[in-house]
Amino acid sequence: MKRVLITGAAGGVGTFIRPLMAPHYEAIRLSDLREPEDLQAGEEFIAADLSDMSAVDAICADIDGIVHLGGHSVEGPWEAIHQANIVGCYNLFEAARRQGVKRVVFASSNHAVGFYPRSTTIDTNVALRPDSRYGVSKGFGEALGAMYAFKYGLGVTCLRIGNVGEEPLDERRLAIWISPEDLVQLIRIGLERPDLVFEIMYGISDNARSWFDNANAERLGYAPQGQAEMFAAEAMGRQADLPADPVGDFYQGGTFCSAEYAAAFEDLKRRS
Ligand code: 15L
Repeated sequence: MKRVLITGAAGGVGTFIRPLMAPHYEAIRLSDLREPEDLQAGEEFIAADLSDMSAVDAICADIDGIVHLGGHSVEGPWEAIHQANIVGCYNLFEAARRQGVKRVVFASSNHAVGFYPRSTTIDTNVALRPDSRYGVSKGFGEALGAMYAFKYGLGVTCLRIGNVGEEPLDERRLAIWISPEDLVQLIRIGLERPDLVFEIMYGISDNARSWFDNANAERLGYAPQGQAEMFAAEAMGRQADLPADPVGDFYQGGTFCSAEYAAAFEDLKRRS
């Protein structure tokens, strides 16, 4: 694994992982709509709109492995999600196949399964319960990844990422936080582990309050170093300033669940 492409490289997650990826690969190609301001030696930038197939073909040429972070990274109108995360994700996997790329690590999200109650521990075999159009697009990307793995022999890893940052921001993030270092550890498993066909892992650190069973990641060699609990006092302090959100506080996906919510919550809560 020598030449790696990072899509969505100018975004928050891309900015965290770039310096941590650099020591491990000969060449890193970055792509996004806009160029990151601080391009480093060993990094090349090619602009691409993911909804433009020929542009996506061009960024995938001569690449061994892809970290696909690109797309719309929160809930949004259907047209935006559709172009960036449905059409764009299809273009990415299809271009990877055409260009002979060996591995794709797809940035899925906890929001693909956000409508599980926080009281439930879920593993990577649960049925999807997307909490948003964004979450649906992540489920679509996982399905697409499975098809390209089993039909075309691409090695595909889907990371259901929680929240990447220096520290967890609030109570929900105490369960789903991941340090940039731990995220790069997972990405490297996806890019480098021999004999990998199709895997799903949760992108979380070693969090005492986690509601994800990440046994599949551990089986593949993941040994997270970050511990959200070390930041618990600060995170709970910030939580105290947030408004109460009965639906969002009940489900794992938080505000992604409560936004636009129009169901009979008390009834569904009893049956969740
Ligand atoms: C995500 O999937 C988003 O990309 C990120 O911006 C956060 O909202 C994160 O989930 C989260 O759940 O905190």
